[in-house]
Amino acid sequence: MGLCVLVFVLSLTLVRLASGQYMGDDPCSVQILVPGLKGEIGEKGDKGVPGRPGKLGPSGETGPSGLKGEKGIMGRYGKMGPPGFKGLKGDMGDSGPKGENGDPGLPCECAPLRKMIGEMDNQVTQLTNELKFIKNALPSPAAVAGIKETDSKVYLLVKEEKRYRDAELYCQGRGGHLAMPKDAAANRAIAAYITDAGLRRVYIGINDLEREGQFVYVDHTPMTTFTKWREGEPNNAYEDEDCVELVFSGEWVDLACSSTMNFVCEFDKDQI
Ligand SMILES: [Ca+2]
Ligand SMILES: [Ca+2]
Repeated sequence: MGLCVLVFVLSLTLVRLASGQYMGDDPCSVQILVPGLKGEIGEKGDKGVPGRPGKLGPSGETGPSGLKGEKGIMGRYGKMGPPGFKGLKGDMGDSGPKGENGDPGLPCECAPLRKMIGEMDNQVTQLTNELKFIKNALPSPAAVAGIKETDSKVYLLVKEEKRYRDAELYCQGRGGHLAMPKDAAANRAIAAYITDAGLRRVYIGINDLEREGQFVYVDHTPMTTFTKWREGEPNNAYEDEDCVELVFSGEWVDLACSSTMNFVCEFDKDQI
């Protein structure tokens, strides 16, 4: 309440002062105030402190193109770029300098080498001929059981049952004859050959076709001292046994030439 009274009194006093028409304590006296003459110009005051900066003005229009400025300084290097494509192959370089001479070689032992080469040539020739023979002698691989050889002969077991003359013709057609065992070693080789093949008997190249009881080899050469007759053979049974078979034990038996059986051909290695 006290604050409200104070404000009211202050407000009344201000109204009186602002009107300019009431001065003094006497409310009944009227005093009119007239402005005086203009005074002389006073001395120039001191320079005021700088005012605050004004607001930023609008952007000006673009002026006419001027002369090109000078080139600036080079900027910093950028990051390394990706690798480029592989370039073309360059030209071949110049030849290098000639190397030093090597150490002298060992003296050539030509004579033994020539001899060795000559022996190899002979072996190649021999193998070539044997290969020709094998190709020629084995028209039907299923019909033969491989070959067997000794130092001087090549034996060929033919698993085809033929009569004696046809068997010999077969062997002659390939450059040989029916096998003619002329010693114990050859006879054992043929016996082992047929045993290994699972056979029990084969024709061999011995007969007494020309003269009964006078056995000769199929190439008409006379018999040697070697024979391997089974006990009781040859017996010329029925007076009709002029050909010879070799059984698995290696023994010989005379029998009829019209019998058909497997046979063994032989070939001279010298003629292959
Ligand atoms: Ca006989
Ligand atoms: Ca007999």
